[in-house]
Order: sequence, then structure tokens, then C-alpha cells
Amino acid sequence: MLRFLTAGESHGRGLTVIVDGVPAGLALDVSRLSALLRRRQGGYGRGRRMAIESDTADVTAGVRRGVTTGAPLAIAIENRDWVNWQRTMHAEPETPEGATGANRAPVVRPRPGHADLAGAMKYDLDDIRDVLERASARETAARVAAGGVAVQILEAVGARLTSHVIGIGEVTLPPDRVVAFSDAAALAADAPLRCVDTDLEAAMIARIDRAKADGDTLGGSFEVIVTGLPVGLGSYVQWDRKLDGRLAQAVMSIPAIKGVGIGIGAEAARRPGSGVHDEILPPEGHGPVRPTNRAGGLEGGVTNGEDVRVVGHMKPIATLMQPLRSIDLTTLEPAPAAIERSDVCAVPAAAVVGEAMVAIVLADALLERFGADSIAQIRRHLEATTAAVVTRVNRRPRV
Ligand code: EPS
Repeated sequence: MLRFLTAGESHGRGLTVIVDGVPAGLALDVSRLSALLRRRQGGYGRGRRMAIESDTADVTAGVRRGVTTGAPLAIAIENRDWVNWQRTMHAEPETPEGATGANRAPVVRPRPGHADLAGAMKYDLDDIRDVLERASARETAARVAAGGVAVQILEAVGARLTSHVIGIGEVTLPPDRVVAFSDAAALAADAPLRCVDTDLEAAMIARIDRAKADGDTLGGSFEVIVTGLPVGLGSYVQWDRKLDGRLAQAVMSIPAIKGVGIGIGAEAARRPGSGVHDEILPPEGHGPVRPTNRAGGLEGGVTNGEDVRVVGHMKPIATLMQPLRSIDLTTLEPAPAAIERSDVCAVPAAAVVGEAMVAIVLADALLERFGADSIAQIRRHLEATTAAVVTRVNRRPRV
């Protein structure tokens, strides 16, 4: 229903994203897309590139007078760094007249953990730059712009979405700490790491400083929380319709994400059933009461009305200032891995990308269930369905 495609290199002219399937009638606040892009640029541990960029969403199609028309959206994000890379990154066969920036030597020493080696072998490339320019996490700026549109679709039916950082390296919140939606949503957009525990955040900052001094990098974990979603998004009837599977794929596709959990995630494997499953108590108001939400709002791959909680685990960034052992692809002799300008830690940025990917999957599932043509249609169907679900639940006899 809702899909997107991105294009663009890290040091090319810019990024482009086409978002197809956006319903008509959505009053789109474009300034909020740019605010999300700015959030993605932030977080303690980012490198010098983010001081160059000032990411802004330029919507060039699909919106008229502030409202979506049902046509595909096209969004452009300029790379301000392009002026420093034109002699290396030009599309023309010869360097164009007036091109600026340096003509950089080919990259030939692959970084362990990056797409460098596998990418060069797969696409028959001599210069690893052709791999790293597209495998770069800069591509996630385009996803955040698309995700920002999905967030506004979800908000049109009363859902809201936020995220927070759980841990950096081994410095993490206790595994049984449940962070309330309101606590995560109250975190400042420009908080250094967006962790709800400020003492722990200070320890995380110190840990990042230590990694930087060591020429090393750090990963970590973040959680995306979505509240106010309708019951019944996704389905259990086929493997590819299970919403937990769709969310996991989307979050796992973010560069450097190595694990995804729903609710308590992998912790469920270590507890008995009585410590995992959320009991069901008689309805108060809209639906049955669930005293806990360890399932993260999904049972059988279907939303159950509780907050959806998705955790992403990120590995450390692959560019190390104290490089790991590698080889020179031109001589096949041992050589330290290449050093590219990079970040020490980008977990807060990954959380913003996580929000975007989760929002896209959930908005897609929303359109699937309630119609995809217009916001008015979705609201009509949602209202009728919610009324039917409430009636059905409330007319059950109490035994
Ligand atoms: C990033 C852009 C990149 C890196 C980082 C994230 O810009 P540059 O390569 O010019 O410094 O800062 O990318 C990586 C760590 C990576 O491995 O690709 C961004 O926009 O998020």
C-alpha cells in the first residue's frame, strides 16, 4: 500500500525519495520532516560531516496547497558536502568545467564490518568508493523523510510515536525497566543521547569519549514506542502478513542493525510462560485490560491495542580510527583498513531512523486494513470498525 524508494550517494548531489501510496487529504507539515532530519543529524558521538550538512526536505511532487493529492510524493535532500566532492563524484565521463573539491584516490583497503569487501566482489568494482557511497548511512536521511510522512498518516488516526536510547555499549538501562511512552516522548529532541535516565546518559557520554580516545566505535540499543494504534493491524494467517515479521525486516534493514526485539524480545526465551504472557482482565471502557505489555502490542502478528514496542540493536560503526587488519585489494598484501571520516557512535540517529521504518510499516498496515485512498475514507472505516469491536467485546457475558 505504502512504499518508498531512495536514490543518492553520500557525497553526490543529494538524496531523493519517492513515497507512493500516500492517501489524499493529508495536511502535510513539511517543516516537521525537516525537524526529523535535523534530529537524525544529532546525538552525542557524531562526526564532522553533520557539522557540514543542514538537511532539509524539499517536497517537489504529490502535495498541493499543503495537502496530499493521492499522487506519489517526491522529496529531495541536498548534500551540502557535494561542493567538496564534485571532482571525485561527477556523473559525467570527464571532470566538468568548474567542478570543485579534490579528485580523491581510489579506496582499496576494505573495512571489516562494512559493505566494502562483499560489495566490491559482488559488483566487480576496483574502487571501494562505489560501494561505500551507497552503503553509507547517509541514505537513512531519505528514509527519515519518508517515515515523517508515515508518522503524519498515523497521527491522522490518533496514533503517536516516539523513541529512546536504551544503551550504549555495555552501559544500559536494566533489562526489566519499562519506559513509559510519555517519558520517552518528553525527552528533548536535542538531548545528547535521548536516554530517560540522566545519570546513565552521563555514563554513556563518558563511555563514548573513552571509545573515541581509543580510536574505537560503539553500538547500542534503542526502543521505538507507538501508542494509540487500532486493534487488528497485520494478520496471523500468512507468514508475510505477520506484523512482527514485517517490523523486524524493516528495522533490520537499517545499516548496522544486527538484532530486533518486539516487547521484551530475546528476554522471553529466558523466562517461564507465567513471566512472559500478558494476562487478560475484564474490559474497562474500550477493551479488555492487560496489566502488562511484554508482548509489545503484538500477539499472533496482530496489533492488540497495547503500545507497539520495537527494539533495535546496533553494532559499532565499521570505520575505526585505530584500523583493524585488512588487505590492499590491488596487491592482496596485508594493510590496515581504510579510514574514512565517520562517527564514534550513531545510536541516537539510528533511533530516529527506527521511528521512520516502524512508522512506514505501521502506516502500510493501517492503509491495508482501513483503505488507502483518502484520510477521510480511513477515518470512516476506522470509526465503524472500532464501534463494532467495542460492541462485540462489551456484549460478551461475564462468567
Ligand atoms: C552519515 C554520513 C557519513 C558518515 C556516517 C553517517 O558522512 P561522511 O562519510 O561524509 O562522514 O558521517 O556514515 C557512516 C558511518 C557510514 O558508515 O556510512 C549520515 O548522514 O548519517
